[in-house]
Amino acid sequence: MKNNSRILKGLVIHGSRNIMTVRVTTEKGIKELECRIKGKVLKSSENYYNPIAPGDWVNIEWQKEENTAMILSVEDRRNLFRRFNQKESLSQFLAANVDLVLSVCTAISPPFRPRFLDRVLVQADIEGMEAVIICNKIDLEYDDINVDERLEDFKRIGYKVITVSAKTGEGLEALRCEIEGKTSVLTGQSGVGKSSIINALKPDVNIREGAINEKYNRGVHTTTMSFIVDINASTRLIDTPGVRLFIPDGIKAEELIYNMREFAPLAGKCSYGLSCSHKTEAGCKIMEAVNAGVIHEDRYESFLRIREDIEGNISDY
Ligand SMILES: Nc1nc2c(ncn2[C@@H]2O[C@H](COP(=O)(O)OP(=O)(O)OP(=O)(O)O)[C@@H](O)[C@H]2O)c(=O)[nH]1
Ligand SMILES: [Mg+2]
Ligand SMILES: [Zn+2]
Repeated sequence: MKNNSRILKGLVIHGSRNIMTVRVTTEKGIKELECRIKGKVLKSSENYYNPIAPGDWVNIEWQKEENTAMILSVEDRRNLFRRFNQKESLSQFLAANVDLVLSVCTAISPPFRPRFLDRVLVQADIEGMEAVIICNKIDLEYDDINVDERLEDFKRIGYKVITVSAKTGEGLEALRCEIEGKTSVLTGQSGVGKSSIINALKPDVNIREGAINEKYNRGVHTTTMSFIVDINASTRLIDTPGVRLFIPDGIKAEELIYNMREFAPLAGKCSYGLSCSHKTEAGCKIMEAVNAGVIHEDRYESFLRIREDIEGNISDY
């Protein structure tokens, strides 16, 4: 270590794979430093798309005179919100040390995709994080009857659903109460309004929002990396880039049953026990639960497709 360097602990705000912006407190106040990552840290996480995520606490070496900084190590994390990055065939960390996952959708523009919600809820469950569904753009009229029915079913199985409009401000107070004092990560398809929601909660941050591509009725991937926004001293939001496909990460296909809450109590109860494929077998408790309406058939479809994706037969959904 050089004489004029200092070791500081800081919070990762955003970054790409190799350069991260880290917030540190010095005697001159709060500073955001661009940091390279020490080779050893990179090496220890070769099997990941990115070794460090917003929300991580890191130790850095800061060369004040040269104004360079290097991340030396990452503090132990409470948890990590991640997904499987299919293109790179690696785990991708979206946010670290998260209290709450906000699974954001829209009823229209882009169209309602409840199976995307299912996937995010599975990931939250894998990480042991609380999750809430946010349905944005309720100022827009929609005629898809599926929307209310599916949102009701999410409530039935115990999820909180908050309907909001980042545009008119409707529902934002309920959302504010929900996130108060927590670090929450916003996840959802491109264009559902994740960045707009943050802008509505804290107008001075002014994050770039993107238009909806009219031809394809989907977002244009405006946010390109995760980053933290402080709503107040104790409340943080982590914006993430919208992804087209969310593949849960960190479990084996046969474990999925434990991460979908209305499925979990039935694990091992089928006639063929844990070896049941839940597709054709007689005495399958999962299929019985679907027929009895205890498991929504769309959630069952999600279950089958997520399981296939984890096995590597990416199906889209
Ligand atoms: N009508 C209406 N439009 C909204 C609302 N919230 C966001 N939008 C619009 O939806 C578009 C997409 O919003 P963004 O905030 O960029 O969406 P995003 O989820 O951050 O998208 P990515 O960064 O691409 O993942 C923008 O044109 C917003 O103005 C809303 O509540 N109502
Ligand atoms: Mg965005
Ligand atoms: Zn079964």
